[in-house]
Amino acid sequence: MHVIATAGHVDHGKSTLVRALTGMEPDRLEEERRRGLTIELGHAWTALPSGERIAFVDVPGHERFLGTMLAGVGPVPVVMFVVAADEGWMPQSEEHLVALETLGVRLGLLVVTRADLADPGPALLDARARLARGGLGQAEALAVSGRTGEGLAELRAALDRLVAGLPAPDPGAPVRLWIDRVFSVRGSGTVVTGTLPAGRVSTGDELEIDGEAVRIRAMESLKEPVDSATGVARVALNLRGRVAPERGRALVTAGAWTSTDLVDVRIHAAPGFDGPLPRRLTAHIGSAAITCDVRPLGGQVARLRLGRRVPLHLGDLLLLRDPGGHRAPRVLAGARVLDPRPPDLVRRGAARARATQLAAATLDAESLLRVHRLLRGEQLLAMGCDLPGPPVEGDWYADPAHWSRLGERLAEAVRRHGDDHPLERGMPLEAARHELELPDRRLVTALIRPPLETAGGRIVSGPSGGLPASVAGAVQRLAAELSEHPFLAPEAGRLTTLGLGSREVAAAVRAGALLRVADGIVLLPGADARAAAVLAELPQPFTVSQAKVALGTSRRVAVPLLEHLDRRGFTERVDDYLRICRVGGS
Ligand SMILES: Nc1nc2c(ncn2[C@@H]2O[C@H](COP(=O)(O)OP(=O)(O)O)[C@@H](O)[C@H]2O)c(=O)[nH]1
Ligand SMILES: [Mg+2]
Repeated sequence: MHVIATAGHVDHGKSTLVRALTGMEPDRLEEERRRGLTIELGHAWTALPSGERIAFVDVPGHERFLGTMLAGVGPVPVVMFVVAADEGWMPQSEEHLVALETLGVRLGLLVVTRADLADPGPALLDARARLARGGLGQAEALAVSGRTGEGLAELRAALDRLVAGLPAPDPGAPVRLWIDRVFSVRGSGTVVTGTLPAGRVSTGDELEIDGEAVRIRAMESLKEPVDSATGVARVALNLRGRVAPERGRALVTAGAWTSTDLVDVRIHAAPGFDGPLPRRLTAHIGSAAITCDVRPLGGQVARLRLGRRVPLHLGDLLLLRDPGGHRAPRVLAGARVLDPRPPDLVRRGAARARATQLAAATLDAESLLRVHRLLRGEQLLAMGCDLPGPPVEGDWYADPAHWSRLGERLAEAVRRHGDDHPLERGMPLEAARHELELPDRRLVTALIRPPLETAGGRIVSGPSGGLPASVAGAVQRLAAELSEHPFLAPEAGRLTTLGLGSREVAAAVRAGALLRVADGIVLLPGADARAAAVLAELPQPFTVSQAKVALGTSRRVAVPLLEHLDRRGFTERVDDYLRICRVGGS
């Protein structure tokens, strides 16, 4: 199926043409028929000669209903532009064309109708020249009469050529269905209709409206019950959920869109408008019309504060319109979304810097990361980006330049922390996370590179455990002394002389540079295992005295050392005097 919107001045024959092509009545309201005037969006469909089905969204041409016209065209990028042969180009012809150009619509047909009332030649020539000004220059142009049926066969053939050239939307794309109509059906509740541009909806699917879950109970496409539909399609969905849907809201795939009321955009003025933008505007996207405040940041870049949240992707295009009065031009500009979750601008000069940054934005994940530096994969997907290469950690993606700067800053922070806290062993991970202002401690871990390493929730520098040089030197002097008698632990006074007061000893023990056997008794790491190996050579069981002699130490050391060995499972008491070595003690 294909969906085409009408466009053109009021009374130029849009609805008549849709009626003639489809045999259906697009003006459904009693008031519309009485006044001969389209007020609401109309829907009608037919099969083309090729068999392709085509649905029209018939829009009002009256200047009062520009908002409705935009709601009709918003989700549909293909248009049938109607101009009356007897009236030619008129103000709403111009306004609709400006809107279509601003929305970037490039596909469609030009139909000069009411050809039975006047020679269509001049109107056709003039309209074609005006369409050529913008993106619709390639549109085929025809003359028809909705009244006599003249030219309708050619129009059907032209519609076939048009739809044959339309791009095929991705059925796997995330769903964003802008609601253009809501009504209730007795017994089944709320039904919403809209144009599904891409992706698939099926009965039973759960979607979201403004973050609230809704389920599709049943659905129709072109008045026929279906189990599922893929874009492009007109769909009517019977919903179950707690929200009351309304026009301008969107049904979306959960997690696939960024729900936002603040966006940074690139402004491009609509044809014919060159003044500064008013501060307060109406932003149109899909079927939504939202008040918004514009804050120029510099150059073409501006920040929009929207009156409510809408689901957006990077690269989405909003149409900005003057909400007041009837003075033309009312369609003022297009606004391309450069960042759907922009950072706060707090520092002086931040706006300018931001504008410079965004002027070079390329609408992809790499470009967003240059600005945000770190983003979760789920955030990137919700902004409509492909994920760039592997994450730096978990679901985190980083700008490569920022990531390597962070690595350098971490090394620097650990070094400084060591200087400021000489007796602490390394820098706590949490302190590093804080210092680098990272949102997740796992990112700190991911940044650690040799000679940095983690030990017990801290970042230490290399195998020496990040001991301050003075303590490391004292430990080295002690090691030299113990080389001769590895189990003869020095007395407290000797330790102090070596530069190992109780705080330094504690630091060295934490760093694994010393082994604490008992209070005031330290040996080198691994001395306990070596002692056990010596004791294993003794006749079993053995006494404290035998151990003392074999280990070449004093009773002051031997007693607590043996108790330490008992605790570690190297040795075991047999009775009050005797021990044995345990085979394969820990
Ligand atoms: N003679 C003639 N009248 C037409 C033709 N198309 C539309 N009209 C009349 O023009 C008026 C406006 O038509 P309508 O389709 O409502 O215009 P819309 O506002 O563009 O939808 C109606 O009175 C139609 O009967 C046509 O091809 N020939
Ligand atoms: Mg009409």
